[in-house]
Amino acid sequence: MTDPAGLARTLVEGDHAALSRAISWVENQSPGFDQLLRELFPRTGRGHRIGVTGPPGAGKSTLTQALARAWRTAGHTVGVVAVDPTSPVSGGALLGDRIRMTGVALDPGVYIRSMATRGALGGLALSTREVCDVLDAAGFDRILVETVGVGQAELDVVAAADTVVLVLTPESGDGIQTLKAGLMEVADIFVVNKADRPLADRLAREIEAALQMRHPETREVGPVLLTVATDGSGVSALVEAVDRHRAGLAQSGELLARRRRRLAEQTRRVVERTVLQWAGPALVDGAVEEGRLEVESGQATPYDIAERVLQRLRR
Ligand SMILES: Nc1nc2c(ncn2[C@@H]2O[C@H](COP(=O)(O)OP(=O)(O)O)[C@@H](O)[C@H]2O)c(=O)[nH]1
Ligand SMILES: [Mg+2]
Repeated sequence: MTDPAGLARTLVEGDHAALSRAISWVENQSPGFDQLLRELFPRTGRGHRIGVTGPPGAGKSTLTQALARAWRTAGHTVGVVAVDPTSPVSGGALLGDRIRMTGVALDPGVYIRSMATRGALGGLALSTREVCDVLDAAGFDRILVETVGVGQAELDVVAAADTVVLVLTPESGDGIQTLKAGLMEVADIFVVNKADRPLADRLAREIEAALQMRHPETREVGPVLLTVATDGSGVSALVEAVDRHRAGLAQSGELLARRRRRLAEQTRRVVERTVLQWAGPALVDGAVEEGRLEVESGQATPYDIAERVLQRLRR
């Protein structure tokens, strides 16, 4: 096993091989990963974390790549994490995306990583957050987290970002009526991508009308932005909106408030995971499996099974 403190030091010096190793360590939750995160944690909190979410095919990967390029051009370093909760294969997710993103992949100021940690102890959101913490500690100025779709697990993932960009497209359905509950609420910035396609303007106006209803007096959210990710139209306005959003949060004190809430949430999840880890997830799985028939047949209740686990732990 590598020494966590040593790896933490090399990583901070900007070594990409060390970075890859550190991320794998954290992603796979290999022994000592929490030690590494403990070393890195004091160095986190600088990077701007941006969640990019929206239905599959909306253009999130194309837009993420365009954003990465724009920030690079402006002299910032950019980390990208593509999250796929549906794929059971760790590290193998979104190969297509990775290949398409090679345009920026040769630049040492950009680091792109896909992850698929459906089985991660403590949940996908925590695991993703920890990978972002590694990138943050490594000094990346902008950290983009792209989801594949808009399931609950994915909304949970982007909810940890400072700024959430929701990408929609006129192709993905009959306007905003078809949007899942909770989707509008999670977003700070709304983008209608594929503005080169018909009805993009109409969708943007529909979203604006819906937002206006939600915030009748104060316009908490900016205007809906139109982009064509494939040719870069509207990307600089989006970059500006994202940067402005974070500056606004910092100025109002909301950035600190948000981060405090998220820190509390992270702490809770880490403690829960550590307790579960200590007890041994096998203990829980085993008890559930063992008690399944008893519960089905009415011989025992779920509470009896839980009590049995506690008794075993006390021994
Ligand atoms: N016409 C058009 N096609 C786009 C645009 N942005 C992305 N695409 C295409 O839409 C498809 C899905 O894009 P992708 O970025 O993979 O979407 P994701 O699933 O949301 O990550 C790809 O074939 C892109 O080339 C756009 O603004 N206009
Ligand atoms: Mg994608």
